[in-house]
Formats: sequence, C-alpha cells, structure tokens
Amino acid sequence: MFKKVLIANRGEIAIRIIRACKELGIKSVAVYSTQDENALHTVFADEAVCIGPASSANSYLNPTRIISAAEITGADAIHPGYGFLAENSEFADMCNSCEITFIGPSSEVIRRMGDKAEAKKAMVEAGVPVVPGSDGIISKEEEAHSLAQQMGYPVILKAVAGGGGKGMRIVRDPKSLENSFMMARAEAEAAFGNADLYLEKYIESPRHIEIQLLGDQKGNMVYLGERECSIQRRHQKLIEESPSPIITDKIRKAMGEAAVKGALHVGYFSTGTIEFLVDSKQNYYFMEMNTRIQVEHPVTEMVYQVDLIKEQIKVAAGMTIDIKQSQLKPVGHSIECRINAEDPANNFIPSPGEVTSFYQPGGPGTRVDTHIYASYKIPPYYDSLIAKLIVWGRERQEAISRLNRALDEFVVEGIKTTIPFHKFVIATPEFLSGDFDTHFIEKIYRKDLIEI
Ligand code: MV4
Repeated sequence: MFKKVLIANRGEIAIRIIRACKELGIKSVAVYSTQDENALHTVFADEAVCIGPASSANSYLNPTRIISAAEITGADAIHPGYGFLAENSEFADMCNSCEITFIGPSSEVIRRMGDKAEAKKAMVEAGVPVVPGSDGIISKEEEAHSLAQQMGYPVILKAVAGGGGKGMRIVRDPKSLENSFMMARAEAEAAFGNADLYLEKYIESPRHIEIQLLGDQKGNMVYLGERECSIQRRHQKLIEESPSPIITDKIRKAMGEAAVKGALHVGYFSTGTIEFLVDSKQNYYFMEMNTRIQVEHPVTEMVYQVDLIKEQIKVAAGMTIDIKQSQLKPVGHSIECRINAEDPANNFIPSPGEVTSFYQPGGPGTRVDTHIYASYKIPPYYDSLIAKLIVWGRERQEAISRLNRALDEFVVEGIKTTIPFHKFVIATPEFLSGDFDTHFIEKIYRKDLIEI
C-alpha cells in the first residue's frame, strides 16, 4: 500500500480523499494556492505545500509544480480527484516517468477515451450499443450531408475532443447543415484546439444514465449499478440519484454487463463511469466514458455500501478487488443535490464571498460532503460547488422527504446558494413521479414557474 498520497485538488473532493487516506492509514499531502491557505483541505492533510498563485493555470492545473510537491514530500502516489488534471493523459504519463503512481487508469486509456470518436469505435468493437452515426471523423460537409440524408434528420454534430456539450450542434434539416457544420467546427477549434467532428442520429428526449465501474489491474471488474443524472442545466448536473426511477433489475444487468464488457475491452482499471443515453423506449446507447471518480459518486456509495475512493486507492496500489458481482445489490435509494454558490434567481451567476453563518443538516440518512465553514471566504477563481447534500432512504419517497427536510435545515448565509432552487425542483410533479428527461430544467424555466 502507498505510504503517502498527494491530493492534486481542492474543495470537498480533496477532503473526501484525505478522509479515505486516513482510514487506510496513508499519510496525506495537500497542495494549495495562495488563495487557499486557510482552506480546509490545507489544514486537514498531514502536510501541505503551496504550489502557486490563485489562478488554476499556475497552481492546481500546473503538472510540474504538483509533481515537484510530490517529490519534495516523498509522496508515492497522486490522487487527481475530478476536474483539473484528472483526465489529462500527459499528467498521468509525467507521474509514471517520475515513479509516482497516478491514482486512476492507464494514461493510454485516458487518451483513448478522451477522443470521443475513438471511444465510440472501441465500444462498437466490444459490442456495446452506440448511437447510429458516422464511423469516426467527418472531414467534409458533403459526407455529413449524405449520411444525414441516409439516417434521417434530426442529427447531431459532436466534437471528437468534446464532452460536456461544447462544439455540439443539433441539425434538424438539410438546409441548416452547412452552417451548423462550420459553427461546430469553429467552436471545437476554439475550445479544444481540435476542429474534428463526428455525426450521430439525434435522440429527442433522452435520459442520462451512467454505470459505475470498479476494476483492478488483474482484469477483475464489477459494476455498481446506475446513477440517474438527467436533472442538468447547461450540461451541469444538479441532482443525481441511484437507482434510476426507470431502471429495472433486468435493464440494470444488461447495461452493467455491457459497460463491463466495454471497459475490459480497452484494458480499463480503477473507478470509471460509462455514460448512456436512454431513449423513451428504454434503448440505451454508449455516450462517453469518464476515466475519473465523479462528483456524484456518493449516491452509489450509499446504496452499495462501498467506499469508492478507498477502493480506487487500493486497486491503484495493485490490490485485487474482493467484491463479487453477486454481492452487489442496491439497498434503498439515494439522492444528491449539488449546492453551488450561485444565484438561482439571477441566471445562476456565481456568488463568491464570505459565508457569515453556516449550519449543515444531519440526522438519519443524511450526508454532507463540503469544505465550507462559517467565516470561510469562497474565492471567485474556482468551481462554485460548495457542498453536496446526499440522503439515503429505504425507498425513493423516503429519500425525497429526507432531502426536503435536510434542505430546510441547511443554513448558508452571506452568499446566494442553489438551496432554494433544489427545494423548488424536488417539489415538482415530474421529479416526484420520476418522469423527467435531460430537458427537464429548461422546461420548468420556460414555464416561468420559478419564484425563489
Ligand atoms: C446526444 C443527445 C441526443 N442524441 N447525442 C450532451 C453532452 C454530450 N456529452 C452529449 N450530449 C447529448 N448527446 C445524441 N445522439 C443529447 C445530448 C444532450 C444531453 C445529454 C446528457 C445530459 C444532458 C443533455 C442535454 C442536452 C443534450
């Protein structure tokens, strides 16, 4: 097992990883920007190294500074968390050449899954269902034209370097194809420095459902059910739950087995997620693979009683997973609300500043992952996530009641947060019945129902 792990991240996930290290008897090293001198991760870790100024590019996103901090402190592994360098294959390569274990999958698989067209090809090879579309990159608009004609409109153009919605264009008719093709290319070039696109049939009102995977370096892999992630706004997830209200035991098994097959085909190990689009007839299609631990991992931990971060560290150290697929049955229901320092009444603009008072909910089935405390100053430089409220109930209804109660208990003063927005969302008939898709948040906005 590792003796010392450096956490190349900040905020709630850095604290989550430090907690796992402590439980495993591993020393932890925090890295922090000058802005984060009083941040909780800086104080909670056994050691802390300042790696630069506030701007991410010169601190949490700077591979050289982070690796230097690991060498100075004698850390034998680096946990990247999510965001920042978590899916940067060059950073994983750098760790390996410095003989520091990157806690994640191999750099090759990060690189391959980072190219969305390559990832899709790999899944086709493995026999995982994918959305019908182009066989790789579309280099000419005419190519897109004939394929779209063949498949029928609407179609969607996606950036191979994309993910998260950038460089994506829905095309509803042949006369808008030319313009969409140019716009998507320009957007992809500007965002990723790679203008390459691929094309798919557009699925009208899909749900976003993802499978959690855990694999070791000896080829053992299990799936820990699904997470329902359809409640999103501008490709940012707001609420996630497990199990999904629409997934039966039979579909879970089929999707889980497909995900394992796909991941094993590319030589995957560590925690990872395969995202699926699910249509109204419950057909599921591979969308993307995330080669990291995700923000919403706690809902899976609650219903499967597995500590995913500890397991991720153990498999990175070469240990064999001792969990059998047959032991993995979801118990109860878990829901997570992402609490952001944003003003939901003002187009979700960031609301940094001093938290003047803070009280976090507790009691039965209630978990809060946060780095916030009273008097903490939320810096304007980083992601606006300030807390994750995770509840567990015996069934969905109990989880929702508990969530409502916990949101009522939650006090964050001095800044605006998304807490009132969550109270509104979980009271809608669509959320209560589980009948929603990825367009749910836009729809409730259009109805102009929101008064918070
Ligand atoms: C799609 C789609 C419909 N059909 N692909 C959005 C982000 C990127 N990861 C892929 N996305 C989508 N791809 C086909 N063929 C609809 C979306 C999509 C979406 C997906 C998941 C969650 C929220 C979404 C919101 C809008 C569009």
